[in-house]
Parts: sequence; structure tokens; C-alpha cells
Amino acid sequence: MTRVETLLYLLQNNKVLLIYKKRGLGQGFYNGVGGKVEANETPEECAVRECKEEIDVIPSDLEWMGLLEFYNNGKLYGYVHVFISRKFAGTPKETEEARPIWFDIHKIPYENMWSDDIFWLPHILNNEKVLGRFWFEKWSKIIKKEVYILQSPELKFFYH
Ligand code: 8OG
Repeated sequence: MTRVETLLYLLQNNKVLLIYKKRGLGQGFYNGVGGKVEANETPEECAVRECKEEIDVIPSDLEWMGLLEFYNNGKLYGYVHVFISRKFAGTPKETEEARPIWFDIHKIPYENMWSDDIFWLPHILNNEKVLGRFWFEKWSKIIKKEVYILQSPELKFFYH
């Protein structure tokens, strides 16, 4: 079954909150918060729930920033909806799953992140919406990629 997952980046004063993932997919990497969309839940609801579960923060006013499509060994693996939020309640806490750390948006540790992130996250941090498609081999090497910047303001209507 094709997976649908989410990623959420909290932003504050030119900093972005990343978590050091202690378990699950991407363990040992820095990433936004997120996880799998459950039945009867929208991607946005999933992003809010995962943020509560992973760092005990309640985000609001989420903005949809893009969609990523992943292939591994030639097969479609799934989709990741990417959001940002500048408004949230609570202080990020370390949990069993994740250790939260604020990074300057110009000092993102791309060398310890998924190898595709450097191709799309800079655009999102520059407030550009993206469509990214990545073809991995054994989840380690990117053999093909397509990244589109979605400029049209109508895309907001497309998503909602
Ligand atoms: O709950 P689980 O451990 O399955 O969550 C996996 C998270 O990893 C989810 O938020 C989606 C995210 N993710 C991928 N692939 C990639 C990727 O290439 N880059 C980034 N930044 N996150 C990814 O599944």
C-alpha cells in the first residue's frame, strides 16, 4: 500500500526546529516532526498529532508547503506532505522518539539528514512551495530527481 506521511517544520526568529530521531524510519537523522497519516485523518491533522506526540507542542495555522513523492528500487514508496507553522503552544520537549533542537535556517545539518532534503528544504525555508520526486536505490543513493517550485497562489485552493 502506498504510504502517506507528513513533515512539519516549526519556525521562529529565523530558526527551524528539527528533531534528532531516536527511532523509526530515519533514525539517527535530523528531520522535521511527522509520521504516517492514519485512517480518517487529514495530512494536516496528522502533522498536528505527530507534533504533540513527538515533542509535546501544539502547532496551529499550518501552511501546506509541498508534496514529496518517493520511489525505492523502482517502486513507488509513498508521499510526504510538508507543512510549516509559525504559531505553536508549549515548549518542545525531548520524548522517547525525538530530541528537539533549534537550528539557524542558514545552518541546517544537511549532512545528517535524508539526502534529498537539501534539494527541497531550502526552497521551503525561502517560502516557496515545492513538488519533489525522488528515486532512491536501496534508500541510500538518489538515482533521479525532479523538483518543481510551485508559484501559483491558486495552489492554496487546490490543497484545501
Ligand atoms: O513514523 P515514521 O518513523 O514512519 O516517520 C517517518 C518520517 O520520515 C515521516 O515524517 C516522513 C519522513 N520522511 C520519509 N522520507 C523522507 C525524506 O526523504 N526526507 C525527509 N526529510 N523526511 C522523510 O519518509
